[in-house]
Amino acid sequence: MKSRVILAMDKPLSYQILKEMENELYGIKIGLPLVLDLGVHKTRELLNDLNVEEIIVDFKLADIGFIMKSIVEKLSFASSFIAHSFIGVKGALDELKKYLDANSKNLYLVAVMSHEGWSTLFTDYIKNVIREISPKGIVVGGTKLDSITEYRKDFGKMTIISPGMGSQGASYGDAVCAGADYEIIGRSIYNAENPFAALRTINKIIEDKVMN
Ligand code: 3DU
Repeated sequence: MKSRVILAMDKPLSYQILKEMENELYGIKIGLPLVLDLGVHKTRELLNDLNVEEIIVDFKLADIGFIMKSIVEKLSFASSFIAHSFIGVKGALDELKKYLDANSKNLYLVAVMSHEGWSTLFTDYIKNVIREISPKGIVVGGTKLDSITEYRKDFGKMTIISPGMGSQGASYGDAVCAGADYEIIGRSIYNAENPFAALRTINKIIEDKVMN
């Protein structure tokens, strides 16, 4: 496996740095702060020919189907999109999933957020939505290792991607060891003095933990 890391790009990095990192990344997740900074056109230019498995748009879509589809349409250079699951199926996620399938794009649903205040009151509801929509993957906070194990057990081979590593307090490699497929890492890489060196160090830490 090339890498277990998805770079959370919430701030621009230069094309040279991204080119240097592409072989050590599984994917790149782009956030609203980045797209608001650069605009759609420049974001597309920056990412267009990078050799990573997935470019994931993380706007945490949570709207009616029609609006979510129009957002996706404007970001057609990306391969994957993250939406909230709490919005429910009919008229929202069913339409988005159908549209993404028709355009060979992937859907990830937020299952468990990484911050302290995320409520588990809706867990059963969220799991039912995930079952009904059957996305490529789900987002489960890396700060909640028990949740990763629980969702891995409940959702078999569904891809689990986990934010919260490093800057939010979770230790690199712990999410993967608990059952996640990839760890989403932002500030610890893009704010580092040498982002490429930071990525290499993180990759090594994860690899070593997985091996032991
Ligand atoms: O904390 P970092 O800088 O490593 O960035 C984490 C990224 O993951 C960031 O883009 C944020 O929008 C996203 N994310 C969470 O932090 C927490 C979640 O529950 C879901 C996504």
